[in-house]
Amino acid sequence: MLTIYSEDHRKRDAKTELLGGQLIPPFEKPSRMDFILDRIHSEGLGEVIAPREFGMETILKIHDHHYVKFLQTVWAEWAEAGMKGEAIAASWPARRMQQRCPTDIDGKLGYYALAAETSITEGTWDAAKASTNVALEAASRLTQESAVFALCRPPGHHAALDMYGGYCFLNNAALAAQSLLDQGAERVAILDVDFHHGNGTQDIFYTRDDVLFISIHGQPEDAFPHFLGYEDETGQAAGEGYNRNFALPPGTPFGPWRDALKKSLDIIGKYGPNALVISLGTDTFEKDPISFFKLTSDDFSIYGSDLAQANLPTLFVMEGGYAVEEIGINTVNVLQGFEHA
Ligand code: Q9C
Ligand code: ZN
Repeated sequence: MLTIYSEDHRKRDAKTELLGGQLIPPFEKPSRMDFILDRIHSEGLGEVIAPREFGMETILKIHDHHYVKFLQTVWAEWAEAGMKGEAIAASWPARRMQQRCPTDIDGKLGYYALAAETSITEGTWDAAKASTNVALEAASRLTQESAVFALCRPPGHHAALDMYGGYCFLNNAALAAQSLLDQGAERVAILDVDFHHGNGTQDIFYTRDDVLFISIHGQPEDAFPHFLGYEDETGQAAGEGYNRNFALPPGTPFGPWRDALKKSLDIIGKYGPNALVISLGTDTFEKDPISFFKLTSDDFSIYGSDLAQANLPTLFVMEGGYAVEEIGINTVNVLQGFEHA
């Protein structure tokens, strides 16, 4: 399988993540990519190539232009204001407050952040932009290739129309789906198998019927992003019926997880898309440090081959996965399971 990858992800190397009242070294770190690349090479998965530079066109179809401008300028404004640490939101437009974007940098951070764990740093925009290039290059190759792996970092599925958080800034999977539509696909399905609900992708396509979004994730009562991902969220307006959530409880092992996957593939089959985008987070792993599903490394191979049953051009977009020692094995197991099905 062809892999698309950019070294520019290294420009995002935050020193802080807010967890448990402490600023800790982030789970979402550059070395995640090294473990995956090492495994791609040692297993001979296939060629790894760098993306071209895609401009802003597709990004501005998916994200609000004020939000994009914020991402491009936030670090300069933060530094200009003389702040000493990395940029972290600290106040929000909560219930019964105004949803208006302030001009002050603390106000802007709260307006555009959906969570506080994700610190913004100097190279964050450049890395997020490069990550979208990876997704868009992969999408452009899906006509010649039957499957492509977009090795994106930073991840994207928590990034909404105009919000960042959960380690995500620009929604790579949504951008890839939009690109496939722009290339002529009539319908695209996105299946999000990251442990966390793909709130950003759901948000972006919630009123649309040209993209079916399905997510299998830790139930919001217990898991980040906490405020979206319930099973009764099924879409709105033209999008009614084109959003599906499978919200599973703490401790879920592969059996019930795979049942949700089979139901998802059934729904995708009925939808009849021209292409399938997989938001591939391997944080469903039993040893993931921030998640609560119990998949083993072998389970990733099995569900990789299940995904091939959809018999569709398939674009894998890297999302989460924080058990770094095993992230390469688990991720490549999915891709090899798919190829050898
Ligand atoms: N107690 C992705 O996997 N914090 N993002 C979780 C756990 C945020 C995950 C706190 C997790 C974000 C792309
Ligand atoms: Zn995740």
